[in-house]
Amino acid sequence: TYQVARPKGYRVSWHANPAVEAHHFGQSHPMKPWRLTLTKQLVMAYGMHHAMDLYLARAATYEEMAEFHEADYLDFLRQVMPGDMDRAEQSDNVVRFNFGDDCPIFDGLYNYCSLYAGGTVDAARKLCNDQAEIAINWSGGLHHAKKAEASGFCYVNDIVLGILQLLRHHPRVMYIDIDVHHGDGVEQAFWSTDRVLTVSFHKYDKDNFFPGTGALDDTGPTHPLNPGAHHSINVPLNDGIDDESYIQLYHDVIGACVETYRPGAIVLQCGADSLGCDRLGCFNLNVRAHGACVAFTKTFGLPLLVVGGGGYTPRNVSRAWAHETSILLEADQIIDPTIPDSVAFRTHFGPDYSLFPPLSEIRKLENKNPRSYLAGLVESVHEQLRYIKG
Ligand code: ZLM
Ligand code: CA
Ligand code: ZN
Repeated sequence: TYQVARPKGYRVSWHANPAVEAHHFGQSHPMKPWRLTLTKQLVMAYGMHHAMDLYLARAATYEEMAEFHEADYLDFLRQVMPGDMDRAEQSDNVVRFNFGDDCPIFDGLYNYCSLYAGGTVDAARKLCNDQAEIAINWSGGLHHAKKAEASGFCYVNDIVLGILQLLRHHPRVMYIDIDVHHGDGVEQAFWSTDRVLTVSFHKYDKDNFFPGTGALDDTGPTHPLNPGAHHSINVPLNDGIDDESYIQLYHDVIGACVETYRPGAIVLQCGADSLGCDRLGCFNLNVRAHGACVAFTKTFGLPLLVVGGGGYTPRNVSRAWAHETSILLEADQIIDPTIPDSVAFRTHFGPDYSLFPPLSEIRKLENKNPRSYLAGLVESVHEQLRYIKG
């Protein structure tokens, strides 16, 4: 059997509630909460649970969620039932709050939302109370939810709630988003404050890729009286970016941002739909490269809140998040890249049974991000950082 030792000199806390995993968005909906079960099975098979403080996430209260969300919206979320989608008296609200194919009304929806949000709020509080240096909630990271609107599989913005907790203790918080989609909900929530610097890397194609925001020049409203001007950094990418380019870009952008902004804490959204072969994504990243971003973020030694996000090929989502858990525990060099025999649902990891399967050559997309384009992005981020003081 496998057992990972606790890291020396810092504590990692793990926040999860298995009840989250039991929710279903519907038949062929790409979001599968079950990927969290697979992640946990891998983490346990490697014995990583021995090296962390494990907490059962409690449900966020209505009041906690109301720190960001409007009461009307939360009231609707609390009382809707499957079937309301087609009920005439609810149709105004269904439209107003953007429920539909992307954001369906399913059994236990409010319970699902309050549990994943509770995990992130708990994780943020652990960091604030000096009870952990790194706190993980893989069920969180739902970055598209707005104050009074569901969007892109997200209903409650747990990230915003977590950042609001961190802002009680830290003058400046940096948010980093490596999901293949733009972190629009978090950006928008903080775009009139200079106390949060948001940075999102994403595929950008205004008319053909969700949500269509996050252009390079989308840097926050530049009204002279808006302290949040310039505090949204966007790194728009094209199809097929590879490991080497992405890691280089991540180092260049994040290194410069941390140096300039000097945040007191970092929130990292690790959406795994930026991996190659994702059902919705279009990048060519391997599990190791995705993990390299987590490893680099950890080197700053700042309180770190790590959340999940997208990720639509469950076997790869769980590989990435298990590997990233091992990085946060400094155990990535110790664990065997061959998936342990003891893991539940082991057949999902065949035929290679490796944490780091090679990307299928057939499904690889051409890299449409020339070096010159990436160099321009970095240059532009440096220019934007001239407006920012830490
Ligand atoms: N249609 N079913 C990422 C959120 C991406 C908007 C186009 C809905 C889908 C997708 C839903 C079974 C995160 C859009 C899509 C069909 C308008 C998106 C239900 C397939 C299905 O088969 C599906 C009936 C569904 C949804 C595909 N939706 C693919 N891409 C995006 C939202 C969330 O990863 O960033 C964080 C968790 N929506 O492109 C449409 C424009 C709705
Ligand atoms: Ca992103
Ligand atoms: Zn995504």
